[in-house]
Amino acid sequence: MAKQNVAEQFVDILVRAGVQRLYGVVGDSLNPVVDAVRRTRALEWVHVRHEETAAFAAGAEAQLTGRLAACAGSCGPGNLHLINGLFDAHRSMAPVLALASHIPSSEIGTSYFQETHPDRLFAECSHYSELISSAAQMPRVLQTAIQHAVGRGGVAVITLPGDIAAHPAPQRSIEHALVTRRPTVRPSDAEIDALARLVDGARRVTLFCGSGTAGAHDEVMAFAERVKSPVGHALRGKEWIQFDNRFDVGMSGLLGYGAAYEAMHECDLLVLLGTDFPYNAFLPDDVAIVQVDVRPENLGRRSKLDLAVWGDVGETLRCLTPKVREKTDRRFLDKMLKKHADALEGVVKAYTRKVDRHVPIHPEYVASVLDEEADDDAVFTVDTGMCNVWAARYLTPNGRRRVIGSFSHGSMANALPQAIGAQFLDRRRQVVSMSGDGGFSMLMGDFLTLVQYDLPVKIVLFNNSSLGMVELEMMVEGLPAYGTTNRNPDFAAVARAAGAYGVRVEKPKELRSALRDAFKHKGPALVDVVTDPHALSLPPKITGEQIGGFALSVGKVVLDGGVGKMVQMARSNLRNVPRP
Ligand SMILES: Cc1ncc(C[n+]2csc(CCOP(=O)(O)OP(=O)(O)O)c2C)c(N)n1
Ligand SMILES: [Mg+2]
Repeated sequence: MAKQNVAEQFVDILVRAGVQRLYGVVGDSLNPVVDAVRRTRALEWVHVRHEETAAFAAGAEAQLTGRLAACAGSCGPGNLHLINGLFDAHRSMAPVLALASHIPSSEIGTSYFQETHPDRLFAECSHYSELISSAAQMPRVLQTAIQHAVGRGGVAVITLPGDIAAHPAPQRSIEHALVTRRPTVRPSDAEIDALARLVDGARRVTLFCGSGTAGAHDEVMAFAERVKSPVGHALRGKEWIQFDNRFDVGMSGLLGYGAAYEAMHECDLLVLLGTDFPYNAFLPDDVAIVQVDVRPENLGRRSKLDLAVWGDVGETLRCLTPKVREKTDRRFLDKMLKKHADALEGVVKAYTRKVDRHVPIHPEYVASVLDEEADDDAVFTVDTGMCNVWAARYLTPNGRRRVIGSFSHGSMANALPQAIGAQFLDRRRQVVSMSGDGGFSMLMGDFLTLVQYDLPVKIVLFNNSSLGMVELEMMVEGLPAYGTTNRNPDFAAVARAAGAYGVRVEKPKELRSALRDAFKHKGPALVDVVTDPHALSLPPKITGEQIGGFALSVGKVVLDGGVGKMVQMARSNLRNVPRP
């Protein structure tokens, strides 16, 4: 075999690590790598219009598969554009390898054209960020980077000067089989025993679940059944835990609803499962708290802990459940299920008034019709902003649908690029981008990527001509809205001009058929729904002073919105609860 250069070796190792495509924008220093990709069948180059899209798309792939995904940017500005998407991937614990190609190695440190220091710049959004300054560092440094990304869950960045990429590669004497999957982490027997004692000693136990409960639905339900505990969730836990859940008391946090907050405050033992839920204000400080997390650094950083358990949620519960005494008293559980159902009934009544006739269209109506029309295994990507609220409330999880957003980093414009990554993984799966007009227009250039690759992504645009979430925040703070208005084009016309399917919806009765037609369309489609910018108003009973704390007040404002199908489930969970 002819001797490889560093770029070819790089590509080869990515392929061995299971990477299927490299998202990016080409550029001088990246040419050796892009050329090596061109000559490889096993890796596809995906040409996007903005490198931020590349990073978000790779992050979405990694979140959907749990496997390594990759992106690349050329030297200086090219890779600098990756940074926001990489922060998002890193904070979502998505294993992503980013290639930051670099200026010629001889010029580093001379303020050369396009010079930045990517190895420093990306340090904060990665587990590993290294400059390859000599071909002899290959393949070790790349393998190490991959293992950081996969093993620790997050981003690793390789900074590679273009000239070194073109160098002959060293012998692959220390090449090794790569780690591509994470292990199961089991807590020690002593910790399991201590946890069992705490559970046995508590009368009212509440479980609160985050994204760390992925794949552990059965274990959580079995444990809840044994100790008769209400089960609440954080936003990132919803898709894993809310469906088929007879113990459901809803969601806590800024967008929360139902009785999760009460269940967490009225128990005497709160068990946090796989959640790094960031809002201390929603956590109690006068009940015993246990946290189970696979990342030890997450333990105890939001609340005091009576016991910290380092382990996978599923594995921990498999060990724990047989060791705890079965509780027979359901009174606390039943009381919370009742509170939950009552809380949801109240808001549903407030919301359902004439919403199917309201013009401009109520965004909650859009979300609830979308929920009904979308496939049972659809992937939804959700823009930061009010779409987060609508998705949290109206998308009905079922264990097969997936919902991806920028839930930890909170960046705008995530939905379209994440949809690109999701659709590349599987062109036959329905991928729906719930986009805000602000978010969509921020990375609108990559709408063209859908057309370029004929990706059948469906964009449902919640077009309220405003930066609505911020307008709401201003209102809550008693400020007049300022700098929040978007003067928008007819986005459906823009979509058609770009070569996609586009339809504008201004009346509620046109909505369902517009969504159906878009979903039936074989290629990319955009449904521009003109929505009411004043969908939420401040309930009169709430003032800033009363609530104390901006975060909580937004939560309460939003709390007065609708809750979709969750009310049906809450009602059915009540079937066995004796009525007072
Ligand atoms: C990159 C970025 N810039 C600014 C913000 C602050 N921000 C959060 S939501 C939002 C408004 C989003 O507007 P839009 O996409 O139209 O959604 P809407 O809330 O109107 O539904 C802004 C400006 C952010 N989170 N991320
Ligand atoms: Mg908007």
